[in-house]
Amino acid sequence: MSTSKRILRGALSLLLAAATFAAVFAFGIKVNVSAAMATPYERYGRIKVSGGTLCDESGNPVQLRGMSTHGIHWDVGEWIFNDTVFDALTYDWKCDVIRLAMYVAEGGYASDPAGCLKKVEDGIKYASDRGLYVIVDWHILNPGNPMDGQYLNAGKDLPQYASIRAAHPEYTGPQLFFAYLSQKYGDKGNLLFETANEPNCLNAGGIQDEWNNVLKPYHDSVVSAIRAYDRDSNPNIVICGTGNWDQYVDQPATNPVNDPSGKGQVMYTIHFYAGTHDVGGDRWIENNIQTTLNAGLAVFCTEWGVSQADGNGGVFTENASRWLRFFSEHNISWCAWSLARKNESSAAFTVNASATPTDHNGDGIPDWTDSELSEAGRFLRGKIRDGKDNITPEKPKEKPRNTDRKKVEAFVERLYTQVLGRASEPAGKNDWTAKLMKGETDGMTTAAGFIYSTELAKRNLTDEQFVDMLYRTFFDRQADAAGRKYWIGKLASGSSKQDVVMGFVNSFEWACLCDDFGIISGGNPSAGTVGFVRRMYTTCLGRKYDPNGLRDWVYKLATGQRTGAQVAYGFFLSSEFTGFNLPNDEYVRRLYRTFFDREPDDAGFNDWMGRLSAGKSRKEILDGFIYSNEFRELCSDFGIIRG
Ligand code: IDC
Repeated sequence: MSTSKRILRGALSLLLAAATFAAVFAFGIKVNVSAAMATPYERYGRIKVSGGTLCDESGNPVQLRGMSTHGIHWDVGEWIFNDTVFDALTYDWKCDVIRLAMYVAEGGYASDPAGCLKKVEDGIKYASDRGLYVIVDWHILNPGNPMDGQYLNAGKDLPQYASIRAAHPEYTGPQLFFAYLSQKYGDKGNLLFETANEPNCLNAGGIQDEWNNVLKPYHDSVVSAIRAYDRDSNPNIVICGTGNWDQYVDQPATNPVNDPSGKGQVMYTIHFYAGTHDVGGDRWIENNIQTTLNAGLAVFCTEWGVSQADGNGGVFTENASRWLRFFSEHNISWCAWSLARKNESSAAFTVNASATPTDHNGDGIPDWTDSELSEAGRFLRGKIRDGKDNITPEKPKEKPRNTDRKKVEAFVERLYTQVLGRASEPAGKNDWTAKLMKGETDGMTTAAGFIYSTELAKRNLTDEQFVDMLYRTFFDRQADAAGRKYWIGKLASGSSKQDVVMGFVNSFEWACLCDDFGIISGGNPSAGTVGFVRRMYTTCLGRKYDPNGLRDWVYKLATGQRTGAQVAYGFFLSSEFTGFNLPNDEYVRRLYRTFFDREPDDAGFNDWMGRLSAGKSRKEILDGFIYSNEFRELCSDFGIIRG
């Protein structure tokens, strides 16, 4: 352990002791403050791919956030290789992961293999000493074909590789490089390999051909060398690049990279630049990601930038935040570009930032002042440190779906009849109707206005009459004997009227009733969940729901066990639906009705039909509809997370 690290650890434990003391003192209970300060590796251990996503050692999904270096062979990139910078990135920025971008061409490893390899090894050490995860990136860029001779011959004669070269004279440059690292560091559970940054402009036939004929064989060759030389029996995760600068991340979905370890420790990377690639626009990149995830493969974003794709041209934080939200929703880990001290808008630091940061805010941890960070840097530090995007998305607010005033008036009139036993007066009825239609109030609140009114109080209902009234109001039926007895018993044994009313509000029957009237119920499950599932029966299966099926889906949606997208897959992939063997045109029509809430327009219809006859599977077409903006908005109208 280096001196500065020892001092820092010392400072941290003092801080911890102080914090623990404060917690005990303030609350009288011992709070485990140290858990919050554990290093990433102490928290997650040997990470692994499991169930199509990145997981910690015990199998819980984990999202890592961190930074990519700039080119480590350039001054603007290599200044970070010292203890204080890594301390600041670990303890102040709270990075989980650092990616070491080792350019091969452009004056990088191919020109100075020994120097670049040393920097990579230093980087592995700086990161590992602090329990950071570290990605070694074989950074190809121009030319975009990883099979280009410049890359395949790079570093082939390095003396460090002598024994591997002797055993495998056929190994290419990247095979030797990664085999060497695997042999030397393959027992480290924090080390990941990225075999080719951003393949591009391959000109190798169609999109799938470039994968099948160039990229997959390339990755297969490198992965086999990594596994052949692994130092232990725990395969390190290998992240593979895909076509079009890592945006054809769906290429491997039908033809994944081989992992000779048999343990499937391979992921695929997607890159985006917020000023160039819109999230939520035509969604082609998100759809590509989704296709790969749906195929059970795991995705890691090893590089993205807040700038335009040329690394410059402004800072696009809003779009970047939306991307990060998308990544959090899909448990996709990420590294941002870049830890450069350079005058370009993707660079996190100004050219004057200190290479030996000190503590400015008195917490004993080295950091940079705001003016040493660029706008990008301040934004990225916030995103990494606070993990703001690592939260469960807020549940959308359900909207009233009935625009038919007559129906909503009928809902209100019912309350006058059932609760007050009289006809409405126009002013009161209009007022409630308008509020319900605008979504300013919900069914529960409206009903409560009647049930807790002085008018009802004056009627002095007995407990029996009160319960009967609740049955008529909330369930639209007479009480059954058992239910009636149960609720009367509750009142007799001291439950409040409010508690009993809430029992009726939080019921499946009330949700169904409110959905019939197209209003928000205010209870749980919501009318929206009922409406959403009922609609699936009609638009997908073309029939009325069966009560048990409806209830089952509603509860899964309402309790978060299923998202809107998963329910939709459940219907469209069900044997009932596939058993219809619908012709393509009817299939596409049902997708339009279900996901876009309309009949197809000619152009759109022909486009989808064309894709089907060109050999795209129905599942792929379905993915396109499910991950459309229209369907996300539709779900949100029903108060449901599309997912
Ligand atoms: C850019 C750097 C820039 C450098 C250039 C050299 O930001 O300073 O002069 O590389 O080629 C990528 C690449 C990454 C690019 C980055 C921004 O992986 O190497 O860095 N970018 O253009 N893909 C999309 C964008």
